[in-house]
Amino acid sequence: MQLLRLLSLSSVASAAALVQPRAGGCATPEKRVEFRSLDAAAQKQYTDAVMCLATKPSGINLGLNTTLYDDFSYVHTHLNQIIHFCGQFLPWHRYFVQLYHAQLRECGYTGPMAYWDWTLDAADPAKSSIWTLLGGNGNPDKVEKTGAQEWMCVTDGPFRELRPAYREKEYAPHCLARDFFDGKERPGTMRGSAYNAQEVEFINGQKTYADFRLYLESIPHGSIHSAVGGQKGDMKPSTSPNDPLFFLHHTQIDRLWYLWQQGDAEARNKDITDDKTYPVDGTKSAVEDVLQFMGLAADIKIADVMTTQNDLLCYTY
Ligand SMILES: *[C@@H]1O[C@H](CO)[C@@H](O)[C@H](O)[C@H]1NC(C)=O
Ligand SMILES: [Cu+2]
Repeated sequence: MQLLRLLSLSSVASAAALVQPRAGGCATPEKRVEFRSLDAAAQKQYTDAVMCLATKPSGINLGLNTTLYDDFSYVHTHLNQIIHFCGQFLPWHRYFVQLYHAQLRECGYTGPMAYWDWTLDAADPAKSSIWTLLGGNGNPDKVEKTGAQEWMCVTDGPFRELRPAYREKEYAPHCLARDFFDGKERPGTMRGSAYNAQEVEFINGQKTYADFRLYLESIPHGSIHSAVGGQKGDMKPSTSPNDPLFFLHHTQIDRLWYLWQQGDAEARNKDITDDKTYPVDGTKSAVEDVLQFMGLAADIKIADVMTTQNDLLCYTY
């Protein structure tokens, strides 16, 4: 018992070490880039590293019979109720992306974390050049089922062999699936007006953290999940980290928070004033609140990720 405890504590420490805390602060921050501005070799190194995650065992603290790739979905889906529609949405996902990038590095990716700036594609998202790099829509002729869920399999691009293990809390191995959908038509507009440049400008103009977070989470963030996931894709259920696109999407969400924070850094690098729970129970988020990671890494405090240039994180956009 004591030994197990020690083992699990020391491996939490080593998972956190992957994030490379820098005791001397952050002298040379990494600059994160749009995925399409990486050169072809770096894009391939990135997608190869994603595939590599699916060849590694689950982290020792989780000890699942599935892969390191699946650990991210597992943790996200088990924490779903506490990390969405409340103050910790942005800081929790900020660190989640950082942990993922640390694992990509262990799998040979040497570049900066990358984002998908979907404002560039909002006029006709189904035709985005991102799909030629990351595989496109699911193939209607290749549908799998787990329980009542149908999956429209991605059959092109670097991730066509991926087999995510979970659907929400069920063990349900299936193909990586996408289902471009705007709520009425396939693919239709893919809800592009919810994540174009004007929408982002409107959200960036919000004065309080609570308003900024709520609009960002509900409108562009949610619309991308719905538009790519549809009814038969991975981006819709709470196991959305099943789709590698999740992390490029959430890096863009993190970038928009970063840019909003730059608009009044002194106040906004400290401000997490928002509801602490969903449904709302009247309690408010505070920077001392603990963010849980279920052993994917050691838990941290919101205060640890309120800026992107500190001992734990070290990047800008
Ligand atoms: C892995 O564990 C799940 C329960 O989470 C179980 O349903 C499944 O059969 C196990 N798979 C293997 C290959 O052992
Ligand atoms: Cu999430």
